[in-house]
Amino acid sequence: MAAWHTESSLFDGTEAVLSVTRTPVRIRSCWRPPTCRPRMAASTSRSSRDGGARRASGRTDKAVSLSRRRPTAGPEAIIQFGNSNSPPVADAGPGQLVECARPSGADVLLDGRASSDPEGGTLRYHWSGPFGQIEGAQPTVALPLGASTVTLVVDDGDVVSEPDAVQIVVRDTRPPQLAALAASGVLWPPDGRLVDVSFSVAASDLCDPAPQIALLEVASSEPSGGRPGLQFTGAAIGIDDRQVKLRADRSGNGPGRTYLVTYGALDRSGNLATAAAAVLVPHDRGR
Ligand SMILES: [Ca+2]
Ligand SMILES: [Ca+2]
Repeated sequence: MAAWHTESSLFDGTEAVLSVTRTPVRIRSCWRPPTCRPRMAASTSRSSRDGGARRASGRTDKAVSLSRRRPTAGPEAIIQFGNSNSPPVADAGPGQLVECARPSGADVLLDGRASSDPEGGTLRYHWSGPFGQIEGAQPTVALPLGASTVTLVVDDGDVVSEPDAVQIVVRDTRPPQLAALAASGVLWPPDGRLVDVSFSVAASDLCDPAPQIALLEVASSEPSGGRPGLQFTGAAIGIDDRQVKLRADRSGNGPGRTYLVTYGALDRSGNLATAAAAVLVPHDRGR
């Protein structure tokens, strides 16, 4: 039903005139439809054409001024005056990509300040999402790793808006911190025996409380050869193996041999960090 923004106190009588029209339009107030059924169409379209009030979706967005002047000519319009409060419009803000800050996710600032009310009413903001419910134009909420849908409705104290939803993604793009260290950093004497070397490996990640650790590679700075047998053994590549046998040997005419034992730490978002622990077999005792 059409509703016009106006001052209903003017309608204590039976007639008034829309002053925004060049052709006066006589109107009668009608408070209780359908006993007093409006006849809007002809007169309002004429009003628009004559340069004034517009009707949009059953209501005007421009105030119509009225006078008590008796009409002299023009069509008659009967306008219903009722509750002219239009619902506010919720705007939950743009989508967001937020970096994960802790295993439970991240704090995210929501922003509903783009919400509006046609009458300029004071808005109240009601958010809902994985965090539950919270009030306020710009609340900070905790969201988990991954995509979350957050919904905002606003009210002007009388009418509630349609909901508006926004998707917020908390992502983890940072690799873990990783450190690897050999318990025995130097093998001496270079007598060709296989020495059990253990490694301490420490991994931490802002978002993943337990990154996966794995032995990725054991490499020697010298080519195989020299003494018979492998330079190292007992290395289970691809699992969390912290015990490797390294041969205490080096080339007689080289600078010494360095083993690099490389570990990886993988967080649950697929970010990989690597760290290598060095074990040296010096050429001679002086090195
Ligand atoms: Ca309103
Ligand atoms: Ca991470």
